[in-house]
Formats: sequence, C-alpha cells, structure tokens
Amino acid sequence: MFVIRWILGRIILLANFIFPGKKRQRPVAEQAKIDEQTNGLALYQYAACPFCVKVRRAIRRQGLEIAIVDAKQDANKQQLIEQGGQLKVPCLKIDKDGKTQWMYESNDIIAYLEKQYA
Ligand SMILES: N[C@@H](CCC(=O)N[C@@H](CS)C(=O)NCC(=O)O)C(=O)O
Repeated sequence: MFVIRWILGRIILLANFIFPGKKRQRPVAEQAKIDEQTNGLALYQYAACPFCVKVRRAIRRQGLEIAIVDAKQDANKQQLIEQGGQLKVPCLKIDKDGKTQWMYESNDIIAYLEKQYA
C-alpha cells in the first residue's frame, strides 16, 4: 500500500511539473499590494498529497505568493496538531487582524483564496 501511494505521489508530482498551469500576471504595484495581504498566510502541506497539489496549483493560477510549509517536518507537524487541531493537510494558516485561523479542506481553501484575491 505504501509503495502504491508513493508511486502515485511521484506521478502526481511529475504531472504537476510537466503541466504547471498558467500563473496569473498582475501589474507590479497591484502584485505588491496582494503580496502584502498574503504575507500572513501559510499553507501546511505535503509535497505529493493530491489535495495539496490541487491547492498549490490554485495558488499559482491566482498568482499568489503564499509560504509553503512542509508538514512532514516534526516542528511543523507539531504546530499543525497543537494549533490547528488536527494532523490533516492541506491547511491554510491565516494570520489576520491579530487573530489566527486554521482552515482545513482543499475546496474551502481554494474558495477562500478565490473570494479574497479574485
Ligand atoms: N478532504 C480533504 C482530504 C485531505 C486528506 O485526506 N489529506 C491527507 C493527505 S493526502 C491527510 O492529511 N492525511 C492525514 C495524514 O497524512 O496524517 C481535503 O480535500 O483537503
């Protein structure tokens, strides 16, 4: 089972590498403004998780700069469990107005980003 999942993960990564999708381009000033807004966001994820790839592709499609955090690393994993509440990826950490929100579910994350940064 582990081997099959590992192989599928590599296939997903390869397909994503070959077909990265189009990155949205904005005028420099507009992009800088959006980058400032996305400064407080971080995506906790695994490299080869299909739900994480889906979110990373959406981020690229929207031309967003969001910190990517490897949730396989112990310190990040602990942070996700302790502060987010569960070990599940993808999870978007949203630091906004002095509050931190942990958003799970790939579809919810994509919908949130599309709404915020259309
Ligand atoms: N419905 C969730 C599914 C997410 C999911 O199943 N993620 C897996 C990795 S692909 C996970 O976090 N499993 C727990 C673990 O690996 O410990 C979504 O769309 O985000």
